Amino acid sequence: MLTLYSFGPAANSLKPLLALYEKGLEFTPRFVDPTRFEHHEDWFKAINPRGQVPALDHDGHIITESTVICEYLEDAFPDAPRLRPADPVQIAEMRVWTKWVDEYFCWCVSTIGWERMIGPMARKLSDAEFEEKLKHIPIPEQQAKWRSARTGFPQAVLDEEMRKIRVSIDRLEKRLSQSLWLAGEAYTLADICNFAIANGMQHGYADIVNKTATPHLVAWIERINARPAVQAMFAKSKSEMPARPSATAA
Ligand SMILES: N[C@@H](CCC(=O)N[C@@H](CS)C(=O)NCC(=O)O)C(=O)O
Repeated sequence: MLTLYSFGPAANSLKPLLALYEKGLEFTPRFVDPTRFEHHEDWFKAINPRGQVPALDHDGHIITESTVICEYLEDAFPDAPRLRPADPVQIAEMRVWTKWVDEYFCWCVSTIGWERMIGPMARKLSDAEFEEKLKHIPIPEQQAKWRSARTGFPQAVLDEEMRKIRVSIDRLEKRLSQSLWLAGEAYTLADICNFAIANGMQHGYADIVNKTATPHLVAWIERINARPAVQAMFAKSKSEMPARPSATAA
């Protein structure tokens, strides 16, 4: 039995949701509500002591880290449609892209997302409420990030993260001007993991991600959104999620 704990179809949670639907695997979705700080509750920290989503429960084995979950699904369900190339050179190419999104692309987008979304959420809390919430966050770096989001990240940090976002966008555009998919000739985890972060940038970063400046990147985002599994995933996940006042950032 598979259960996926997630914030719903965005950011890191989107990666395993896309993989599960693309592979046609039955699973129980368990939406963890970030607006109620559910991921910092003891019941969830018993599942992932880092208090972060996504987390996969497969017959009682807990797998964490979004990209690792996707690779795990490939290993555990090799007969389902493949999302990893067969050729070792292409597998290496795929992993360069998944490593890059985890170590670079995701972080700059995350900081701007925290500034835009977590900051206002944190400022709604009184000082006492905020300090109480912080006590339940297990990762010291995440506590510091909450503090920075509440006060607002320094402008120099935001400028640097925007520079890295532009580097990321250029890198994706360049690659996608040469080939339909990021690694090899087919849709793979390289596409899934980068799309999870890039999808929506055509709205949230419309000045730098648009049909004029980045035609290949926008076409790739549209191509992935048109996939039947992706459409089914968004439709089903959104209908299954409890109504929430606002979404959150990675
Ligand atoms: N490296 C982890 C990062 C997970 C992560 O940052 N998850 C976010 C949601 S996309 C989260 O749980 N944020 C809440 C928090 O850290 O307090 C992964 O790829 O799974």
